[in-house]
Order: sequence, then C-alpha cells, then structure tokens
Amino acid sequence: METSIKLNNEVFDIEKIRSDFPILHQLVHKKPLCYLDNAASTQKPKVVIDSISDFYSTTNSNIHRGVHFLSEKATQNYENTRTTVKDFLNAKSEKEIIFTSGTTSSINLIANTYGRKNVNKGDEIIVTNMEHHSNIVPWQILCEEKNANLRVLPINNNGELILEKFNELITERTKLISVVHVSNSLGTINPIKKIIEIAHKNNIPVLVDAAQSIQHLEVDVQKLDCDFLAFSGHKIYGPTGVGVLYGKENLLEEMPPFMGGGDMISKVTFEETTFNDLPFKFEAGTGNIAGVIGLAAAIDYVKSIGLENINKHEAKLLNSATEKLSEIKGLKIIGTAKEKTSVLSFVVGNIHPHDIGTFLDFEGIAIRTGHHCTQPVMDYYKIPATSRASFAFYNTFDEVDHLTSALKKTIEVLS
Ligand code: C6P
Repeated sequence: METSIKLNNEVFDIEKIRSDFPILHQLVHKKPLCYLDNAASTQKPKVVIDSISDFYSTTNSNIHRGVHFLSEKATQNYENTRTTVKDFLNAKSEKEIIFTSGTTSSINLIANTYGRKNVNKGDEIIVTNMEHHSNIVPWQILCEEKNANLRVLPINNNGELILEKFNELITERTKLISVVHVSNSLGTINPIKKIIEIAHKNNIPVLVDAAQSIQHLEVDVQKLDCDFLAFSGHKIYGPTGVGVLYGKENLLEEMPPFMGGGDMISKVTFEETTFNDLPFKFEAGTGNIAGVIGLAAAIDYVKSIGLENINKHEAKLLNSATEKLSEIKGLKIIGTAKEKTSVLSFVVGNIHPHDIGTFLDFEGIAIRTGHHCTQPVMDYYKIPATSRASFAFYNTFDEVDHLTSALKKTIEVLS
C-alpha cells in the first residue's frame, strides 16, 4: 500500500510547504490524500488555523462596539486585516476594502447598490460566456427588475474571449461590464487590463471576478484600474465565509447601502437614518470576525512563499498534467487557452465525469466533477459536465503521475 507521496521539486521546498498543511497528511480510502480540487476550495496552512483558534481562545469579542480590552483588540486585529488586504491589492485606501462573505456576496452587493442606482429600463450589462453563475444570476435578477438587458461576450473553441465582439456589444446603454479574471472551469486567464481599457474608453466601469486569480496571479487594482473587484478568502488558503469587495472610493461613496443594521449607521431615528462612512456603510451587522483575521494570516502566508514562485510551480504542474493526460486515448481537454492557471478540465468519451470522480476518490484523489457552476460553458461545448483537476502550490509531480495512472485504470474499467 502506498502511504506517502515522493516529493520532488526544484522551485521551492515543497516538503516543507506540505508540512504546513495538516490536512494533506491523511489517508482517504486507505490511500494518501491527493487533493486536486483547489479551484473549489484550497486547504489551510496551520498559521491560518492557529490564527482563528487564537482569536477564539484569547480575543473573541465584538468589534467597533466596546470600550473594553477584548473589543478593542479584536477591532484592531480586524482593521489590521483591512490594511493587509489593501496592501495586497495595492488599493489606495482602507476605505476601498469591504469585507463580505465571499465573491458571491461581493457581486450581489454591487448589483443591489451600484446596479440598482445606475441601471434603468433599456440599459445593458455585459458579462461573458465563461462566467460563474455568481456573475450571471445577480445581473439577470437586476435586469428583470429594471427591464434592462444582459449581453454576453462570446468565447472561441480554446475557451478564450473573442474581444473583437466588444465592438458589437458596447453601446451608449452599457452601464457595466462584469468579467471573470480566470475561468474556474476552463482555467483561461483573461486579458483583464485590455478589457478594462476598452471599457474605460467607452466610460463603462468594470467589475472583476477575481475568485480564481487572487491565489495565482498578482492582482494590483491600481495597475488594472478596475472599478470593482471581488474575491473569496477560502480560495486563497483562508477561511470560508469571508471575502472582499474592492471598489474605487468615489464610486463606493455614491452608492447607497446594501443591508441595513448595526455598524453601518451614523444616526438612527424613526424619521431618518444617516449612514456610516466607508467602508462601514457596507458592513451591516456582526461579520465573520475570526474569518477576517484568518484571511490576514492566509495573505501573509501566500506572500511569504511569493506569488511568482507559486505561479512557476503551478505552471509546471499544469504543463506536466496537460502533457500526460493528452496522451490518454479518448480524453479531451476542455479549455486550451494560451494563458491558463492550473485548472485542467476534461471529458473522456461517453464516460460520465461523476463516475470518473467516484473511481478516483477510491484512489484517494479529490477532483471536482459537474458543470462547476458554469452551465453556459458546458452548453457552449455541448457537454453536460467535465472532470476538473485543479492544482495548488502544495501539489507535487508525483501527484500528477498518480492522477494519470489512476485515470488510465478508471477508463479501462469504465469503458
Ligand atoms: N467556484 C468552483 O469549484 P464563492 O462561492 O462566493 O466563494 O465563489 C463563487 C465563485 C465566483 N466566481 C468564480 C470564478 C468562482 O470560481 C467561484 C467559485 C467554485 O469552481 C465553487 S462553484
């Protein structure tokens, strides 16, 4: 029985990195866990787990409310995370960083505030054919309510955006372009800076869904000049239930609040309520304080390894996996863009991806199967689902080999 995976890496000390992640060292169905479902959620290093545990053991208290020691300490830790996120994104000010429960809630916040205020009957919002449902449905709901129209930038067979089509789509009625930076089902890295330039030439603001880029690529909101950007903590080695919405200060200032409640107000009477300053105007109620604090630990951890190193190693894993899986007869890779992160989606003849996922699970391998909340992508390729292996910097070349041989075995049994 194989109980360990041999480690071999020239970019950085992967053995040491793996030792930072307690969850990776376990057997699943009596096989070493081979976790290749990182696009769904990444695993947490011990520093993140410890920061949450420390918060509850030593500091737990509500924030922005108490004058007592614990409340002030909790508030300070929470607000320190805002500075960590601001620096990580290179935002201009902490006022531009709003804590949410994740990418989905960040996008819904924009649809319900900026969208409701600025989108009217006959206006248009542009998304792309490779959006996650989180970046489709909130706009559909808004369009339905406002009698506005959702327009879709198409993709080509490689899973790349056809940018030229913007010329046909952008009109004087376009109120917002909301686009994914990296596709979760295809791995495509979109030319987001170019898209923002095109949009801004037409005076259209851009929301970037960075759920699948923040953990792989440098995301500098000032360099990109994006107007809004959303990401989730759990995809960047942080806790679940916490996320970020970045917005340019002037835009956030003009937006009405989303949820009403504690912390987002300045004064409340039965006649009138005035709202708190940024960013608190958008943080109603008690948030995920421990999660926010854990997010800072995750970002510090990622910075300590370095996004460049992470990117180099993941690119090698992707190349190796692409090469090896391409040799398997009948296997077709879905998503062959020139610029990709470490996401490998594939189909194999008539074998249902769920069967592949189940067989691989018995080999200790965790992948995701299904439509990955991108049904329009599946419709484009005329497939119901894919199998998706997604790699993180703690994955090894031996794991790529393990996936390849287990997949070959699975196909033999299932075909
Ligand atoms: N994608 C995946 O397996 P939340 O659930 O709010 O943290 O993230 C939503 C989301 C938005 N945009 C993109 C591009 C995403 O990939 C995701 C989450 C997971 O691919 C779960 S469906």
